[in-house]
Amino acid sequence: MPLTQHRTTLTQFLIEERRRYPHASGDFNSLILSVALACKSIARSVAFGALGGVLGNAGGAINVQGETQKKLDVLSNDVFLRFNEWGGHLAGMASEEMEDPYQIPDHYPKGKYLLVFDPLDGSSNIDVNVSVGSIFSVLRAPDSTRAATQQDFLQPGTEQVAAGYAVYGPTTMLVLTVGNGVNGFTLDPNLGEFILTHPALQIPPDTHEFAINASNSRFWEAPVKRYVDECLAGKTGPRDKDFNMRWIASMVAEAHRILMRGGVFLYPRDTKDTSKQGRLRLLYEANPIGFVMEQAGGRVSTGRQSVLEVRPSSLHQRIGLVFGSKNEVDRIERYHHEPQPVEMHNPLFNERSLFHAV
Ligand code: FBP
Repeated sequence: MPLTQHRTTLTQFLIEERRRYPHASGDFNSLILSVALACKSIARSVAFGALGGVLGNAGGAINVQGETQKKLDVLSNDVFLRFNEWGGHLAGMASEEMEDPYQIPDHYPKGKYLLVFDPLDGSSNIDVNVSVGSIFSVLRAPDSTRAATQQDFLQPGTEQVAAGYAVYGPTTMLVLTVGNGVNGFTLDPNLGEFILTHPALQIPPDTHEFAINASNSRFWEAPVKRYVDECLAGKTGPRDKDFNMRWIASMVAEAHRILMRGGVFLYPRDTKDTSKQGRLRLLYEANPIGFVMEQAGGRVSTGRQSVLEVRPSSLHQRIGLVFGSKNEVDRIERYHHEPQPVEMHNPLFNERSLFHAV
């Protein structure tokens, strides 16, 4: 049976959702379809790889044999801007690739939403042909009659209207939440349509799989060390079960694995750099992935509190990030709130001391 028979397309799904809100203008659906179109275009560029005249890895345009080629993450950013600027649904956009918010050109109407995105997450994996993806978050614009300011984007994740990601792997999938569950759509390459293949996704609350970059272990804080040590101890330790470890270094791919079969992901704040903030970005990585996780019955945390409740202080703010199966995230949070080992409170080793623990 062809994939599309008796299957719901993304367009049909959105129209049926909208019927539940008779006063909805349809702007939101148009916006999501524009985002989906951008993802299809990026999927195509990713799939063509070196044959497509674009290059992987981070950076700007480079010169190859006299020809200027754009790197894929720069190109993906352009695709997001071009596909979403004209529709009249947005008051502005912000992205990992741009220092300041993008203003909707004057010749296009402005709208009531803000779009925030990481156009190509995990882009260092492009050169080695490993899954990458795009992450997006939709917020309400405080004022749709004027250009969006930085301040307009600084909303906690609880304010997200919709969020999701596309993963460019063996198949391209779009995963979307509009705040009432999570649905997964697979791109049918023949039809060029996303088809609902994974309705009402749910993350199992328990897992025996964790993902962390263990090369950072000397920089971890005590609760993270404790959690990982207990996982590694397996059946012979306090957890009384063996764990598997995974690390793709492409957060969107890790999030997708966790959504499909459970697991926990940690990129905690650590002492690797003096700011102790974590590596991943709050507005266009942690919040959208966190919204998806929570809508699928999982959890997202900084280690200490829900990520979604953090009030952002800047557009490109970094944050410690833990997400996935609920009971594991609860446990990691609990470890952060329990009293820390004695040496952590020794004034000789506290953060301001000459001998601070690293
Ligand atoms: P970018 O923000 O530079 O795209 O990096 C994000 C990311 O690639 C995540 O997808 C991934 O989880 C993480 O960085 C990998 O970091 P590391 O190289 O430290 O393991």
